[in-house]
Amino acid sequence: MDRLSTSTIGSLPESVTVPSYDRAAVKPGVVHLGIGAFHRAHQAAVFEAALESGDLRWGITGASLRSAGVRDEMNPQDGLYTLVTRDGSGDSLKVMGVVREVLVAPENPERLVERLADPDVHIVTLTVTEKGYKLDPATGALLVDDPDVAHDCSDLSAPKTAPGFLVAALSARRDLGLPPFTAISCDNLPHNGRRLEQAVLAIARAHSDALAAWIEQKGAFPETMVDRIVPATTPADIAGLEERLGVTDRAMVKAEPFLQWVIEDRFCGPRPDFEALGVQITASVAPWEEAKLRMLNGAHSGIAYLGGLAGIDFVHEVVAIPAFARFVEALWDEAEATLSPPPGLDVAGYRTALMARFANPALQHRTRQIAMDGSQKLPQRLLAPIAARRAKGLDVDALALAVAAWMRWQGGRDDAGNAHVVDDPLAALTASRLQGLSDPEAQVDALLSIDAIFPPALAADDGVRGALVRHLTSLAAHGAGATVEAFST
Ligand code: CS2
Repeated sequence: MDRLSTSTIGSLPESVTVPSYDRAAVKPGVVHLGIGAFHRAHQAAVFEAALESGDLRWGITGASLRSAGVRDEMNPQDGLYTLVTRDGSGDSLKVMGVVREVLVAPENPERLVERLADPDVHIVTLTVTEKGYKLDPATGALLVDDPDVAHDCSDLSAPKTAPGFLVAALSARRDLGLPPFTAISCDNLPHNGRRLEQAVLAIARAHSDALAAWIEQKGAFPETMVDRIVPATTPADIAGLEERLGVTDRAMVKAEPFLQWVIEDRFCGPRPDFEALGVQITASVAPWEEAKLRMLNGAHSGIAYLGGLAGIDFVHEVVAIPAFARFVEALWDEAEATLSPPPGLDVAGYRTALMARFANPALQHRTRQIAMDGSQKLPQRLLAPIAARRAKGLDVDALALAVAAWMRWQGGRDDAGNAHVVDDPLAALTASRLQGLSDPEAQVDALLSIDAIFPPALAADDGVRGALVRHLTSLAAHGAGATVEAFST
């Protein structure tokens, strides 16, 4: 079967939308670090719409910071890929032309720095996942002892980290007399712009105070909130699309119809007319980000660990069980009390819409996918609302059940005894703390003592500890299904 490419795009069925602009005339205005499925379904869809509107400055140079997988899928397709949106009532198929080229950073770091230093580049977006920023999850401080960070702090000729690449490129731009680009973190980190800026400035300072001052004064690192559910593509998705297209698309991505992007109004150079493209530009992203992290992502993590322990594969299957849906509502009741919702966010409507998004049966979003990297996700999703409630003298129950489920997940077995891999940069640490412990109380204490995850004040809070011990004891004795059933009745 032929691949999707410039030479086969003309043969696609008429129901498939294809680029209407002249791809050859597109400029490389955006470099994206971490070109996975989320970027291709989210920010790329917005830049694609900019091209469709006639503003051809916003073609994307994508880079993978680790493996060659995406490059090997996309370059043979001339960067073309299909965005499949699914809502249960049918699919819509759109071929995207916005990605011009994909680089693999470790193969040729100099080339990526060169691209970033191109005068046509005005925006750099990043989806490198929480762990890609090389920050302590609890405090947000740069992990200076990490070997890759240490490398970038001493030598920038071939950077290894995302912030290191930005520093190398900003330094090159300064030497060339070019302005900096606007660097937009699109990961689910709290204050993602500020955290990225701090990581960049820390590495820059290791090389030159003048460079760091230039970046601080002239650069821009807006905060963002990004939202779209984008499950990993499966071989069955690719085979199904092949039947529809008549060609093979190994770079396809699937997503829900919903897309939200809120960006702080802080740019140091040109940008597309984001407002016209449906992006919210605002003075303050924090309330949006907090609502999304604590409501959507917090519930997602609870669903992932409790559902995963109960042996349930997909998010829509978890929320179809009434007791689990009641647990999600209870978690939202607790989290909602910690929010200062932005004007324009109707929290009741938001909750109803979120539940409908989780229930979308066509997405096939795996609980395992969300369970990854829990150590990096817990602080902003579950521990921050827990701390906020405790500061107000409120108790925690559903939020603590979600954290207890994460604790049990670290043991590497679900309730039926089936083994799973704990896919997490701190997996070796959690495993070593749990080694030889079978008593839930001892397990809770062992994990609470990891200060990269749990702030000391929270770990020392008897109310929190008591709820965790109670829930972990029940999960160990009765399993997640029975625990959630008992919790919600
Ligand atoms: C999910 C997110 O995998 C996860 O941790 O919670 O990827 C989630 O689907 C997105 O943030 C939705 O915008």
